[in-house]
Amino acid sequence: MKKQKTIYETAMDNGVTRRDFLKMCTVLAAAIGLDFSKTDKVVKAMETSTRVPVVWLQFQDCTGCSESFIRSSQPKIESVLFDMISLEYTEVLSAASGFQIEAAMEQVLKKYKGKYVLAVEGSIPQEGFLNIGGKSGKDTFIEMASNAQAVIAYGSCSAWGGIPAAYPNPTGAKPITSFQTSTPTILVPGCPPIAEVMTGVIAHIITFGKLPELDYLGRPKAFYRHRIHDKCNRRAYFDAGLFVESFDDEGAKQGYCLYKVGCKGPTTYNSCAEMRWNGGVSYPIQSGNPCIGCSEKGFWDNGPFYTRRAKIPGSQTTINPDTIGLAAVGVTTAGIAVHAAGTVIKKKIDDKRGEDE
Ligand code: FSX
Ligand code: SF4
Ligand code: F3S
Repeated sequence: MKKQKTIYETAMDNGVTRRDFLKMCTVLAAAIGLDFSKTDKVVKAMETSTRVPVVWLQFQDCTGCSESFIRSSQPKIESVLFDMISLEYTEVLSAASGFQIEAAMEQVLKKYKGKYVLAVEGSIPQEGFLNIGGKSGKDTFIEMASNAQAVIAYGSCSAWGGIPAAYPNPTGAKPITSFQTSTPTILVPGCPPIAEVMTGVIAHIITFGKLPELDYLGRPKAFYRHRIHDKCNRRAYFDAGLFVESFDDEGAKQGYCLYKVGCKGPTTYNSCAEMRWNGGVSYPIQSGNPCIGCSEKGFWDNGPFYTRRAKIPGSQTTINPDTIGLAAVGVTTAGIAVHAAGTVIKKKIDDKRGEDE
Protein backbone atom coordinates (compact mmCIF):
# COMPACT_ATOMS: atom_id res chain seq x y z
CA MET A 1 0.00 0.00 0.00
CA LYS A 2 1.28 3.44 -0.90
CA LYS A 3 2.64 5.28 2.11
CA GLN A 4 0.61 8.37 2.92
CA LYS A 5 2.51 11.63 2.87
CA THR A 6 3.10 13.47 6.12
CA ILE A 7 1.77 16.96 6.70
CA TYR A 8 5.29 18.30 6.13
CA GLU A 9 5.70 16.42 2.85
CA THR A 10 2.30 17.59 1.66
CA ALA A 11 3.19 21.17 2.51
CA MET A 12 6.46 20.87 0.56
CA ASP A 13 4.53 19.46 -2.42
CA ASN A 14 2.25 22.47 -2.20
CA GLY A 15 5.20 24.82 -2.55
CA VAL A 16 5.59 25.76 1.12
CA THR A 17 9.21 26.51 2.05
CA ARG A 18 10.89 25.04 5.13
CA ARG A 19 11.01 28.54 6.59
CA ASP A 20 7.26 29.03 6.10
CA PHE A 21 6.58 25.57 7.48
CA LEU A 22 8.48 26.43 10.67
CA LYS A 23 6.62 29.73 10.87
CA MET A 24 3.30 27.88 10.59
CA CYS A 25 4.37 25.54 13.42
CA THR A 26 5.28 28.50 15.63
CA VAL A 27 1.87 30.07 15.02
CA LEU A 28 0.16 26.76 15.72
CA ALA A 29 2.10 26.27 18.95
CA ALA A 30 0.93 29.69 20.12
CA ALA A 31 -2.62 28.94 18.97
CA ILE A 32 -2.81 25.78 21.06
CA GLY A 33 -1.37 27.51 24.08
CA LEU A 34 2.19 26.09 24.02
CA ASP A 35 5.07 28.36 24.85
CA PHE A 36 7.70 29.16 22.25
CA SER A 37 10.16 26.55 23.54
CA LYS A 38 7.67 23.77 22.75
CA THR A 39 7.41 24.65 19.04
CA ASP A 40 9.60 21.65 18.25
CA LYS A 41 6.78 19.38 19.48
CA VAL A 42 4.51 20.80 16.82
CA VAL A 43 7.26 20.59 14.17
CA LYS A 44 7.82 16.93 15.03
CA ALA A 45 4.10 16.14 14.93
CA MET A 46 3.69 17.83 11.55
CA GLU A 47 6.76 16.02 10.18
CA THR A 48 5.54 12.61 11.25
CA SER A 49 1.72 12.77 11.14
CA THR A 50 -0.36 12.38 8.05
CA ARG A 51 -3.20 14.75 7.30
CA VAL A 52 -6.23 14.20 9.46
CA PRO A 53 -9.39 13.31 7.56
CA VAL A 54 -12.22 15.64 8.54
CA VAL A 55 -15.94 15.30 7.88
CA TRP A 56 -17.87 18.54 8.30
CA LEU A 57 -21.60 18.15 8.84
CA GLN A 58 -24.07 21.02 8.83
CA PHE A 59 -27.51 20.94 10.39
CA GLN A 60 -29.66 23.92 11.44
CA ASP A 61 -27.40 26.97 11.25
CA CYS A 62 -26.56 30.05 9.20
CA THR A 63 -23.21 28.81 7.80
CA GLY A 64 -21.44 31.49 9.80
CA CYS A 65 -19.20 28.86 11.37
CA SER A 66 -17.91 27.72 7.95
CA GLU A 67 -17.55 31.37 6.98
CA SER A 68 -15.47 32.03 10.07
CA PHE A 69 -13.33 28.90 9.62
CA ILE A 70 -12.31 29.80 6.08
CA ARG A 71 -11.04 33.15 7.34
CA SER A 72 -8.38 31.69 9.59
CA SER A 73 -5.29 33.83 9.17
CA GLN A 74 -2.92 32.20 11.66
CA PRO A 75 -2.48 29.55 10.34
CA LYS A 76 -3.71 30.57 6.92
CA ILE A 77 -6.74 28.62 5.82
CA GLU A 78 -4.88 27.35 2.73
CA SER A 79 -2.36 25.64 5.01
CA VAL A 80 -5.13 24.12 7.10
CA LEU A 81 -7.14 22.87 4.13
CA PHE A 82 -4.32 21.71 1.88
CA ASP A 83 -1.58 20.68 4.31
CA MET A 84 -3.00 19.80 7.74
CA ILE A 85 -6.37 18.22 7.15
CA SER A 86 -8.07 16.42 4.32
CA LEU A 87 -11.62 17.64 4.18
CA GLU A 88 -13.44 14.53 3.00
CA TYR A 89 -16.99 15.78 3.25
CA THR A 90 -18.39 19.28 3.41
CA GLU A 91 -21.57 20.64 1.91
CA VAL A 92 -20.42 24.24 1.64
CA LEU A 93 -16.95 23.82 0.16
CA SER A 94 -17.51 20.76 -2.06
CA ALA A 95 -17.83 21.03 -5.80
CA ALA A 96 -19.80 17.78 -5.70
CA SER A 97 -23.43 17.56 -4.62
CA GLY A 98 -26.34 15.12 -4.44
CA PHE A 99 -25.57 11.41 -4.87
CA GLN A 100 -21.92 12.14 -5.55
CA ILE A 101 -21.33 13.75 -2.19
CA GLU A 102 -23.41 11.16 -0.34
CA ALA A 103 -21.15 8.52 -1.91
CA ALA A 104 -18.16 10.46 -0.55
CA MET A 105 -19.57 10.11 2.95
CA GLU A 106 -19.99 6.35 2.51
CA GLN A 107 -16.37 6.17 1.34
CA VAL A 108 -15.16 7.99 4.46
CA LEU A 109 -16.96 5.50 6.67
CA LYS A 110 -15.25 2.61 4.89
CA LYS A 111 -11.80 4.12 4.56
CA TYR A 112 -11.38 6.15 7.75
CA LYS A 113 -13.57 4.41 10.33
CA GLY A 114 -12.39 5.50 13.78
CA LYS A 115 -9.80 7.84 12.28
CA TYR A 116 -11.60 10.92 11.03
CA VAL A 117 -12.52 13.98 13.04
CA LEU A 118 -16.17 14.96 12.82
CA ALA A 119 -16.83 18.70 12.84
CA VAL A 120 -20.46 19.61 13.38
CA GLU A 121 -22.03 22.97 12.69
CA GLY A 122 -25.65 23.67 13.61
CA SER A 123 -28.17 22.09 15.94
CA ILE A 124 -30.23 18.98 15.29
CA PRO A 125 -34.02 19.28 14.94
CA GLN A 126 -36.58 16.68 15.83
CA GLU A 127 -37.53 14.10 13.19
CA GLY A 128 -39.23 15.47 10.10
CA PHE A 129 -37.51 18.85 9.89
CA LEU A 130 -34.19 18.05 8.25
CA ASN A 131 -33.27 15.17 5.99
CA ILE A 132 -29.90 14.86 4.27
CA GLY A 133 -29.49 12.14 1.66
CA GLY A 134 -32.75 10.57 2.86
CA LYS A 135 -31.59 10.33 6.47
CA SER A 136 -32.65 12.44 9.43
CA GLY A 137 -30.12 14.83 10.93
CA LYS A 138 -30.14 12.81 14.14
CA ASP A 139 -29.40 9.49 12.39
CA THR A 140 -26.66 11.03 10.26
CA PHE A 141 -25.04 12.60 13.31
CA ILE A 142 -25.18 9.43 15.42
CA GLU A 143 -23.75 7.27 12.64
CA MET A 144 -20.94 9.67 11.80
CA ALA A 145 -20.13 10.52 15.43
CA SER A 146 -20.04 6.87 16.50
CA ASN A 147 -17.38 6.11 13.89
CA ALA A 148 -15.19 9.19 14.41
CA GLN A 149 -12.03 9.51 16.55
CA ALA A 150 -13.31 12.82 17.94
CA VAL A 151 -16.25 15.17 17.51
CA ILE A 152 -15.91 18.95 17.47
CA ALA A 153 -19.08 20.99 18.00
CA TYR A 154 -18.30 24.17 16.11
CA GLY A 155 -20.54 27.07 17.08
CA SER A 156 -23.19 27.80 19.68
CA CYS A 157 -25.91 26.02 17.66
CA SER A 158 -24.07 22.75 17.73
CA ALA A 159 -22.75 23.19 21.28
CA TRP A 160 -25.86 24.59 23.00
CA GLY A 161 -28.73 24.66 20.49
CA GLY A 162 -28.09 28.30 19.58
CA ILE A 163 -30.44 30.45 17.53
CA PRO A 164 -32.47 27.54 16.07
CA ALA A 165 -33.24 26.42 19.64
CA ALA A 166 -34.23 29.92 20.78
CA TYR A 167 -37.74 30.35 22.14
CA PRO A 168 -40.18 29.03 20.93
CA ASN A 169 -37.82 26.53 19.27
CA PRO A 170 -40.27 25.53 16.52
CA THR A 171 -38.19 22.62 15.23
CA GLY A 172 -37.30 21.16 18.62
CA ALA A 173 -33.62 21.92 17.90
CA LYS A 174 -31.09 20.33 20.25
CA PRO A 175 -27.33 20.52 20.73
CA ILE A 176 -25.32 17.51 19.61
CA THR A 177 -24.61 16.59 23.22
CA SER A 178 -28.27 15.53 23.50
CA PHE A 179 -27.36 12.53 21.35
CA GLN A 180 -24.85 10.53 23.30
CA THR A 181 -22.11 8.55 21.64
CA SER A 182 -18.94 7.28 23.31
CA THR A 183 -16.71 9.41 21.03
CA PRO A 184 -14.77 12.19 22.82
CA THR A 185 -16.50 15.48 22.13
CA ILE A 186 -15.29 19.05 22.41
CA LEU A 187 -17.47 22.15 22.39
CA VAL A 188 -16.23 25.27 20.60
CA PRO A 189 -19.08 27.74 21.10
CA GLY A 190 -19.49 31.20 19.62
CA CYS A 191 -21.89 32.49 17.01
CA PRO A 192 -19.64 31.91 15.19
CA PRO A 193 -16.42 30.84 16.97
CA ILE A 194 -13.14 32.66 16.29
CA ALA A 195 -11.39 31.19 13.23
CA GLU A 196 -8.06 30.71 14.98
CA VAL A 197 -9.76 28.91 17.86
CA MET A 198 -11.37 26.56 15.36
CA THR A 199 -8.07 25.76 13.63
CA GLY A 200 -6.21 25.71 16.98
CA VAL A 201 -8.41 22.84 18.21
CA ILE A 202 -7.69 20.79 15.08
CA ALA A 203 -3.97 21.58 15.38
CA HIS A 204 -4.01 20.28 18.95
CA ILE A 205 -5.63 17.01 17.90
CA ILE A 206 -2.99 16.55 15.17
CA THR A 207 -0.08 17.40 17.47
CA PHE A 208 -1.07 15.33 20.48
CA GLY A 209 -3.48 12.79 18.99
CA LYS A 210 -6.10 13.68 21.57
CA LEU A 211 -8.44 16.47 22.60
CA PRO A 212 -7.02 19.47 24.45
CA GLU A 213 -7.78 19.94 28.13
CA LEU A 214 -11.47 20.72 28.61
CA ASP A 215 -13.41 22.62 31.25
CA TYR A 216 -16.45 21.24 33.07
CA LEU A 217 -18.70 22.15 30.15
CA GLY A 218 -16.48 20.43 27.58
CA ARG A 219 -14.85 23.59 26.14
CA PRO A 220 -11.07 23.81 25.53
CA LYS A 221 -9.63 25.58 28.56
CA ALA A 222 -6.99 27.34 26.49
CA PHE A 223 -9.65 29.42 24.74
CA TYR A 224 -12.55 29.65 27.20
CA ARG A 225 -10.84 30.15 30.55
CA HIS A 226 -11.37 33.91 30.68
CA ARG A 227 -14.43 36.08 30.54
CA ILE A 228 -14.46 38.83 27.93
CA HIS A 229 -14.61 41.25 30.87
CA ASP A 230 -11.28 39.97 32.28
CA LYS A 231 -9.28 41.05 29.22
CA CYS A 232 -11.52 43.79 27.82
CA ASN A 233 -9.83 46.86 26.40
CA ARG A 234 -12.53 49.01 28.08
CA ARG A 235 -12.04 47.43 31.50
CA ALA A 236 -10.26 50.43 33.00
CA TYR A 237 -13.41 52.49 32.35
CA PHE A 238 -15.58 49.90 34.04
CA ASP A 239 -13.31 50.00 37.08
CA ALA A 240 -13.41 53.79 37.06
CA GLY A 241 -17.20 53.78 36.75
CA LEU A 242 -17.18 55.50 33.37
CA PHE A 243 -20.00 54.13 31.24
CA VAL A 244 -21.56 54.75 27.84
CA GLU A 245 -25.17 55.75 28.57
CA SER A 246 -26.34 55.84 24.96
CA PHE A 247 -24.60 55.02 21.70
CA ASP A 248 -24.28 58.63 20.58
CA ASP A 249 -23.06 60.20 23.81
CA GLU A 250 -19.64 61.58 24.70
CA GLY A 251 -18.79 58.40 26.63
CA ALA A 252 -19.30 56.37 23.45
CA LYS A 253 -16.88 58.66 21.62
CA GLN A 254 -14.37 58.28 24.45
CA GLY A 255 -14.62 54.48 24.36
CA TYR A 256 -16.12 54.06 27.86
CA CYS A 257 -17.41 50.77 29.21
CA LEU A 258 -20.51 49.35 27.47
CA TYR A 259 -22.00 47.62 30.52
CA LYS A 260 -24.95 49.99 30.79
CA VAL A 261 -25.86 49.52 27.14
CA GLY A 262 -26.15 45.79 27.57
CA CYS A 263 -22.64 44.35 27.54
CA LYS A 264 -22.62 40.68 28.58
CA GLY A 265 -18.81 40.57 28.83
CA PRO A 266 -18.94 39.95 32.61
CA THR A 267 -20.68 36.60 32.08
CA THR A 268 -19.25 35.49 28.75
CA TYR A 269 -16.36 33.06 28.39
CA ASN A 270 -14.50 33.41 25.11
CA SER A 271 -11.14 34.59 23.69
CA CYS A 272 -12.39 37.61 21.72
CA ALA A 273 -10.71 40.19 23.95
CA GLU A 274 -7.36 38.38 23.78
CA MET A 275 -7.21 36.96 20.25
CA ARG A 276 -9.65 39.38 18.59
CA TRP A 277 -11.16 38.74 15.18
CA ASN A 278 -10.06 38.94 11.55
CA GLY A 279 -6.44 38.17 12.30
CA GLY A 280 -6.40 40.16 15.52
CA VAL A 281 -7.85 43.37 14.06
CA SER A 282 -10.76 43.99 16.44
CA TYR A 283 -13.74 42.43 18.24
CA PRO A 284 -17.30 43.61 18.96
CA ILE A 285 -16.50 45.70 22.06
CA GLN A 286 -13.49 47.34 20.46
CA SER A 287 -15.75 48.28 17.55
CA GLY A 288 -18.28 49.88 19.90
CA ASN A 289 -20.85 47.09 20.21
CA PRO A 290 -21.57 45.44 23.54
CA CYS A 291 -20.76 41.73 23.79
CA ILE A 292 -24.07 39.88 23.32
CA GLY A 293 -22.68 36.75 24.94
CA CYS A 294 -22.81 34.74 21.74
CA SER A 295 -20.69 31.89 23.13
CA GLU A 296 -22.93 31.32 26.15
CA LYS A 297 -25.74 28.81 26.49
CA GLY A 298 -29.11 30.21 25.38
CA PHE A 299 -27.61 33.59 24.43
CA TRP A 300 -30.48 34.53 22.13
CA ASP A 301 -32.98 34.24 24.97
CA ASN A 302 -30.64 35.95 27.44
CA GLY A 303 -31.42 39.35 25.88
CA PRO A 304 -32.29 42.09 25.47
CA PHE A 305 -28.93 42.79 23.87
CA TYR A 306 -28.80 46.55 24.33
CA THR A 307 -30.35 46.97 27.75
CA ARG A 308 -28.42 46.75 30.96
CA ARG A 309 -29.52 43.66 32.82
CA ALA A 310 -30.53 43.90 36.42
CA LYS A 311 -30.20 40.16 36.53
CA ILE A 312 -27.33 38.73 34.58
CA PRO A 313 -28.13 35.24 33.26
CA GLY A 314 -26.39 32.57 35.28
CA SER A 315 -26.21 34.78 38.35
CA GLN A 316 -28.85 34.69 41.04
CA THR A 317 -27.91 38.15 42.15
CA THR A 318 -29.40 41.50 41.29
CA ILE A 319 -26.53 43.61 39.99
CA ASN A 320 -25.82 47.13 41.08
CA PRO A 321 -22.69 49.14 40.48
CA ASP A 322 -21.66 49.07 44.11
CA THR A 323 -21.35 45.31 43.99
CA ILE A 324 -20.77 44.77 40.32
CA GLY A 325 -17.34 43.29 40.81
CA LEU A 326 -18.66 40.82 43.36
CA ALA A 327 -21.81 39.77 41.59
CA ALA A 328 -20.64 39.66 38.03
CA VAL A 329 -17.11 38.44 38.58
CA GLY A 330 -18.01 35.80 41.14
CA VAL A 331 -16.50 35.17 44.52
CA THR A 332 -13.15 33.95 43.25
CA THR A 333 -12.10 37.28 41.85
CA ALA A 334 -14.32 39.37 44.03
CA GLY A 335 -13.35 42.87 44.75
CA ILE A 336 -11.67 43.67 41.45
CA ALA A 337 -13.99 46.51 40.61
CA VAL A 338 -15.87 47.22 43.77
CA HIS A 339 -13.54 49.88 45.06
CA ALA A 340 -13.58 52.02 41.95
CA ALA A 341 -17.11 51.49 40.66
CA GLY A 342 -18.49 51.82 44.16
CA THR A 343 -17.04 55.21 44.81
CA VAL A 344 -18.11 56.70 41.52
CA ILE A 345 -21.70 55.54 41.25
CA LYS A 346 -24.10 55.55 44.13
CA LYS A 347 -27.39 55.19 42.37
CA LYS A 348 -28.98 51.77 42.31
CA ILE A 349 -29.11 50.61 38.72
CA ASP A 350 -31.91 48.11 38.58
CA ASP A 351 -33.16 48.69 35.07
CA LYS A 352 -36.73 48.80 33.94
CA ARG A 353 -36.62 45.16 32.97
CA GLY A 354 -35.30 44.19 36.37
CA GLU A 355 -38.02 46.14 38.12
CA ASP A 356 -40.62 44.50 35.93
CA GLU A 357 -39.21 41.11 36.79
FE1 FSX B 1 -24.96 28.79 14.63
FE2 FSX B 1 -22.84 28.30 12.89
FE3 FSX B 1 -24.22 31.11 14.78
FE4 FSX B 1 -24.38 30.68 12.40
O1 FSX B 1 -23.28 27.44 11.73
S1 FSX B 1 -23.33 29.40 15.88
S2 FSX B 1 -26.18 30.55 13.76
S3 FSX B 1 -22.83 31.93 13.28
O2 FSX B 1 -23.31 29.45 11.55
O3 FSX B 1 -24.10 27.33 13.82
FE1 SF4 C 1 -15.68 45.50 28.66
FE2 SF4 C 1 -18.25 44.92 28.73
FE3 SF4 C 1 -16.74 44.53 30.91
FE4 SF4 C 1 -17.35 47.00 30.10
S1 SF4 C 1 -18.79 45.41 30.85
S2 SF4 C 1 -15.34 46.25 30.73
S3 SF4 C 1 -17.34 46.81 27.87
S4 SF4 C 1 -16.58 43.46 28.96
FE1 F3S D 1 -19.51 36.93 20.80
FE2 F3S D 1 -19.07 38.61 22.79
FE3 F3S D 1 -17.09 37.69 21.39
S1 F3S D 1 -20.74 38.71 21.31
S2 F3S D 1 -17.95 37.48 19.36
S3 F3S D 1 -18.45 36.50 22.69
S4 F3S D 1 -17.26 39.74 22.25
